[in-house]
Amino acid sequence: MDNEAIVLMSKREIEKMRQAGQLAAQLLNYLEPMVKPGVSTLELNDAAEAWTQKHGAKSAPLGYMGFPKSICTSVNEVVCHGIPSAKQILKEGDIINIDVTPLVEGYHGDTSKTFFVGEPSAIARKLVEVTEECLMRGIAAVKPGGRIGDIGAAIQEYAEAQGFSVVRDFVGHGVGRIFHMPPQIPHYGTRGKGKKIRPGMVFTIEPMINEGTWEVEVLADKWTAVTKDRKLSAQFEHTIAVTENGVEILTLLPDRVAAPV
Ligand code: EYF
Ligand code: CO
Repeated sequence: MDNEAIVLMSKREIEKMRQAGQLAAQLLNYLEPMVKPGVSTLELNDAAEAWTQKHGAKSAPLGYMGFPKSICTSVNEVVCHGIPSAKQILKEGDIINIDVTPLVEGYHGDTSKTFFVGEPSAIARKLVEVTEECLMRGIAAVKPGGRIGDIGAAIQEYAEAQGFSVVRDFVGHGVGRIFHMPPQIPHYGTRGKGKKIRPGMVFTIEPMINEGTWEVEVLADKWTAVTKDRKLSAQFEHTIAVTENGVEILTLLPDRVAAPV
């Protein structure tokens, strides 16, 4: 995938991506209060699918390369691509990544967050907080004229300084009319290496950070990736657009200001 040309989007196309990104962020906001002990991951999936349809969009993961559900729900040691199931009931102390990708008028908005189910353990809280900070440091490293390796270097440096490891097997990716396209965005690497970052590029940054080893394995269902040592993994994801001056996070909702009284 990475030897193909990188699509540079026009302002009009970035506006389409902004609409898809904002809907994706709103979907995560809608799901967040449902993340409670006793809820099944299938209930989250079904709520996401109904909300997406109500908003005139489609769930891109459903049927993508044969994926059987509308969102990915990755609990505790699951690194990514967890399949929602009626049998998987959330319990106090779990962490769950919910990854959503609505398809809006032909454009994909891809974002994910890791949520606490009730009160997390100290290590779960630290892992989740560090992973979110990894994403924001990766985004801050995006500069027109910089290199893709700058992003992974910023993420890896922080994750490892905090005692955690960075997953190698899954990377961020270009996104637009197509769910996954060049460039690949590794969450580890070396500053100054890799392809040049140019205005008009739109891609995801989606670090998966592990409590223990960075190694993963895929379960017999052929989708679910888990940590090899079965310790915790967390992930956050945004879709970003490179601008002339820096970066716009397409999947970040504007801060809500309190309504005037
Ligand atoms: C053949 C898939 C294929 N890939 C990525 C395909 O939201 C995502 N990333 O941020 C994302 C969601 C899905 C996805 C849903 C299905 N796929 C997954 C796992 C293995 C695989 O191998
Ligand atoms: Co995603």
